[in-house]
Amino acid sequence: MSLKEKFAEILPEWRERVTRLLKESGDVKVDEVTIGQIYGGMRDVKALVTDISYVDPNEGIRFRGFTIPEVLAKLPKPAGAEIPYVGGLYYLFLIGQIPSEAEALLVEDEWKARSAIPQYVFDLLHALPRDAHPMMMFSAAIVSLQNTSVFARRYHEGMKKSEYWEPMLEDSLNLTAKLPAIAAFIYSLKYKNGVYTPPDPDLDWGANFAHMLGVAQPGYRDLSRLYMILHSDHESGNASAHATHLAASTLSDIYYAFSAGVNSLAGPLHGLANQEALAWLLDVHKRFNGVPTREQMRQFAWDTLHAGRVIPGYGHAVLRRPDPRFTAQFEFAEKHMPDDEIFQIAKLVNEIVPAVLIEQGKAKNPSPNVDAISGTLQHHYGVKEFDFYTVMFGVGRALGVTANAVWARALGQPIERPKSLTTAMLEQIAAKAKATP
Ligand code: CMX
Repeated sequence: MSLKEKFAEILPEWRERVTRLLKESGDVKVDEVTIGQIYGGMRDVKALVTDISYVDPNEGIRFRGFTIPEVLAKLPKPAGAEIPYVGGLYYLFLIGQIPSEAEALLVEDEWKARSAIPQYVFDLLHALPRDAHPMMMFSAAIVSLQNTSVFARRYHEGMKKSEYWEPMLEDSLNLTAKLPAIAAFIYSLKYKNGVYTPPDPDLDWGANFAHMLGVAQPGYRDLSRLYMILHSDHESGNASAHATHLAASTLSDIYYAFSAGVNSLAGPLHGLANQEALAWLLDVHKRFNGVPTREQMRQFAWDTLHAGRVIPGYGHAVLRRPDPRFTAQFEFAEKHMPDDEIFQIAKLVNEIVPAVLIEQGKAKNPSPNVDAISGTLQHHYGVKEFDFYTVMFGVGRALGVTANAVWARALGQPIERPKSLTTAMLEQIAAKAKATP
């Protein structure tokens, strides 16, 4: 059974569930919103729905109900590999079940068949200025593929609403198939004088990305798969996922929508924290000419805080425990690069910084997040160009947001349109609340 047939088989039950929920309980209240939340970036307002992932504050992310260790243990792996096929994760996202190896390969084969990139994308990237940021190049390459959108064509031909998901799935497979090669081409153009390694048809999606970056060290193919799996999805409310969803909710195709998501990932409060975390570790390394003592490390952390800066890679808006995405990468590093001095510093930071942040008493979560270590691993394998890290994040993030976009079309999610109020209105609401005992 093809991926599309499998999706079509499970869809009626989901449509029935959602229709019943809306019909029987559409008026049931889920949440209330405070003035603090309205001014505070809508933090924790429960107003989105996705079945692909859920972030529990104390446990971290679950993909389709499975924790990160479960996903890494249960998904099928290429022969001799430690880390599963990324195609298996995409199957899990779309279909909601752990795939067999044949089912994971179904996705991998779809990707291989759709991976060719039109020449004009390369021409466009060549035409951009030498100082173009890799994220701008990535976003431009994605949106330049818009003319290939099957959804846009079929919409103009007048397809039925119940069929919207089919071309959205086509577009999503086409786009995710091409992203590793687009990203690797940007890498070669920016940092390797345009020397580009073409994809190897015998490799899986994640390993091919490692191959196209030109990193030959054993272990990097596994790291590439791990990185993509860990960065794929984190509920729907994070900025890149939400920007993609918002843009797609207008029935924009996936090229317009994911380009919007990439643009939001490019901001320093979102996708850029990984490079800041690595820069901070390299600073420590430079300052102490290697791994510092515990006391030197503690003092360095306090100096950062006293300078009014945050400790990058620590804290989280939702999580209240160490991020399991950090733990998975930490364990990978312990196994593959225990002697790397930057990793040793990252390890020391993990032992010292949480106590410093607790002593400072501000951060609600003093624990490491995914960004505390991801750059350290890339740095170890020779991918040292910081500006490129967010592009890699984007390749991974595409998996979650495109799977969500297919489901949003399948379940007929409407255009987003929350309501705004004026400051005067909020002042009136506040005054009324004060006056009411
Ligand atoms: N170092 C120093 N202070 C920190 C801190 C850190 N790592 N994390 C939080 N704080 C401070 C906040 O700046 C805030 O201070 P003010 O009250 O002076 O504004 C206070 O603690 C309370 O913040 P919070 O409610 O715990 O955290 P937020 O939800 O506001 O912010 C985050 C979350 C991630 C932006 C913040 O923890 C931070 O800046 N961390 C460092 C940067 C980082 O690692 N970002 C990557 C996040 C990963 C991801 O988004 O997936």
